[in-house]
Amino acid sequence: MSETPASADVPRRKGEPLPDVLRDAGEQMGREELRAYQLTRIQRTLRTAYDQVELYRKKFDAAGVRPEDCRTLEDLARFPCTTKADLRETYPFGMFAVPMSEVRRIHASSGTTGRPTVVGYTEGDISMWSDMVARSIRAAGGRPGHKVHVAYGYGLFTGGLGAHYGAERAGCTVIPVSGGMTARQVQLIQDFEPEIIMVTPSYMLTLLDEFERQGVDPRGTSLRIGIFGAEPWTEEMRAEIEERLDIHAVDIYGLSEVIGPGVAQECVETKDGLHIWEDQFYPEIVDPFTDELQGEGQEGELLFTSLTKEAMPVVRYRTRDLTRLHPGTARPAFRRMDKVTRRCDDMIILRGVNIFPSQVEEILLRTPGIAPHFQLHLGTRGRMDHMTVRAEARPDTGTDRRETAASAITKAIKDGIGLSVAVEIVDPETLERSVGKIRRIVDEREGRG
Ligand code: DLL
Repeated sequence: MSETPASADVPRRKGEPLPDVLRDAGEQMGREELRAYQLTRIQRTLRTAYDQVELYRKKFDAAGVRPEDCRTLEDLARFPCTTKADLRETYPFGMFAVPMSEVRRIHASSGTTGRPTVVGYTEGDISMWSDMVARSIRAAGGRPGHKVHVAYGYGLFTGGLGAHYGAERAGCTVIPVSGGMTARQVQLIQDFEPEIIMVTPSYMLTLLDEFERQGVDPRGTSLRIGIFGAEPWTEEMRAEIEERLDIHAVDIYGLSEVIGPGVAQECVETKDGLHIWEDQFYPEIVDPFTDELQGEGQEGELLFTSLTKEAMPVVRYRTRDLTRLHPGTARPAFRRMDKVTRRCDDMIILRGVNIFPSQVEEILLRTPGIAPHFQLHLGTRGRMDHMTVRAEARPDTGTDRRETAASAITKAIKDGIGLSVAVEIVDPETLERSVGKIRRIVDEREGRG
């Protein structure tokens, strides 16, 4: 990949001048050139999907559309969307568009219910994915020669291997730690002196607590950049991590069905939303209820159509993530998306009041002694729905402070959201995690879950 020259200085800590960010040729396309490229690639994706994948053929036929009906980018909206249910229906390999002999790797996401979602990659797909994660690392300020501590889980989850291959492609030195063994992670960061850490934001907070437990000042480590994703995190959480670790904290977004991490990345220069790598993934926003296309700046559900993916092309895949699209800034051709803090299926309606987990997270972050690791339990008592917020205490929070915190949270939820809820403070690291993520909503109301 050809790159523009850039000064070789090492990215600095927060508050000091920002590094120059390296850009590859794809990132420098003009908007019109990009749109023309997208159209030819989407036409090819539709053709392959229709010819090679029975489910797409049936869905296109049922909707009365053929690949050749896509003559402009706007025509894509005439094609049916693809959902997680489609992937489950064709479990395990029914969405693959190439013979198994060309599939080099399988990943799967467990989800919270039912069968896992299985995805496959050809050699070309793995290479494209590596390019996208490498580009994301560079946008975050990373450059060849940096050491990258990867604490995303390795395995069927796309986080670990996705970050790993991308960091290698970016010319970095990878430290493939995976998740868990918190005390050892802290030791390795001190011994190996990485400049970059890639991890879920909630596990970063756990690592920070461990630094403090060991009496080590996290602001004194070699770390300069944190690339956090795989779960929603708020601006409050960014502020906390940047402050406690004295690094730049940027957001990486992705999902297994589209590729894994590296679908969109926030740039350290601007921190103004995530740049969608539109030369690989074409985004649309629709109203989650009516499926109507939404314009720039309007909130809705994010869909993606892949442009070059071979093993498992996706057509208008419904992410269930809510966001908005905006015009490009630091990379003019690529539209940006807002940080994802809510999903369509995350919205709880409790006794008529709408509430998103991110609203609870913001309150927890403002509450002394409490970590933003929490779960919302919904149940039915008599004929009334009720909710219990279970939140983890920070390691040094004693019984008295827990009680004070629980009352403060109850009051903040009542005042801010208008709901009476129960709050339980539990011990650190007691809420169950899967690949570093906590399932936010446990709905045991009658007829749900
Ligand atoms: O979480 C891929 C990934 C790994 C992304 C490492 C970033 C870093 P899945 O397990 O398939 O894939 O989960 C995808 O996680 O639809 C979002 O709801 C959520 N998600 C991922 N990144 C972010 C983010 C990986 N930066 C689902 N902000 C997605 C908010 C995110 N939510």
